Amino acid sequence: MSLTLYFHPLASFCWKVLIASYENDTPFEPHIVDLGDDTSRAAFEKIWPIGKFPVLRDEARDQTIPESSIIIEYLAQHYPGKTQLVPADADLARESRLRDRFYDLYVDVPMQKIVTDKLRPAGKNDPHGVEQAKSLLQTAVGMIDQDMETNAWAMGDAFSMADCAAAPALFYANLVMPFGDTHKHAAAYLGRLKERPSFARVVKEAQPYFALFPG
Ligand SMILES: N[C@@H](CCC(=O)N[C@@H](CS)C(=O)NCC(=O)O)C(=O)O
Repeated sequence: MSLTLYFHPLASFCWKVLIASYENDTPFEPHIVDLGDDTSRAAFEKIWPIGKFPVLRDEARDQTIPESSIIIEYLAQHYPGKTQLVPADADLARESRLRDRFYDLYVDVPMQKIVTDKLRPAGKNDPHGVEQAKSLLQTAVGMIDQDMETNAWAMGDAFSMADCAAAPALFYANLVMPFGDTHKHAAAYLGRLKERPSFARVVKEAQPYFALFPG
């Protein structure tokens, strides 16, 4: 098998790539990285010294690709399948990248800020940063709610890389700041994402690890 994915089954940015792979039945060897284990972390940092996952290794093309969005672009280019993750039209492709960035930077990142603050040592919390993250997340979910009044997916009618970013970001955002009662269209979109077989599979595979989530 040519592709190896370095990831963790609970990590939201890893979920993006898992969804993209499952959308197109792209075969890969899963390699779970445990950043809490010194040996696993050291081995992973030899591959990508930044130490953040996911990272894809493609032996056939002798390429190591970090960054979830770049991995999805790589898969779309070199291992395409039935779901066109990046639209062929240049304007639509740029728009899908914008939406991917939006979900990463304004939903996933603030959601992670709220979650990881709970893991900080006593006395090292960042309440101001968490408040800022909550406010940003609230704004972003409001924008998504408006968008989803008329759209089925992040780009309209077609599922794309932007939905791969949206699914984990909204899934976890809804756990830390539930929006089902206040943002019906965003909640309905999350419902559609959860029913998508690729994402349903990712969530199912993560079930054994959910106890590790700092709820
Ligand atoms: N921009 C990166 C973000 C990757 C990222 O932040 N991954 C998290 C897991 S979701 C991680 O590796 N966290 C471990 C750490 O920061 O030590 C991407 O899109 O892949």
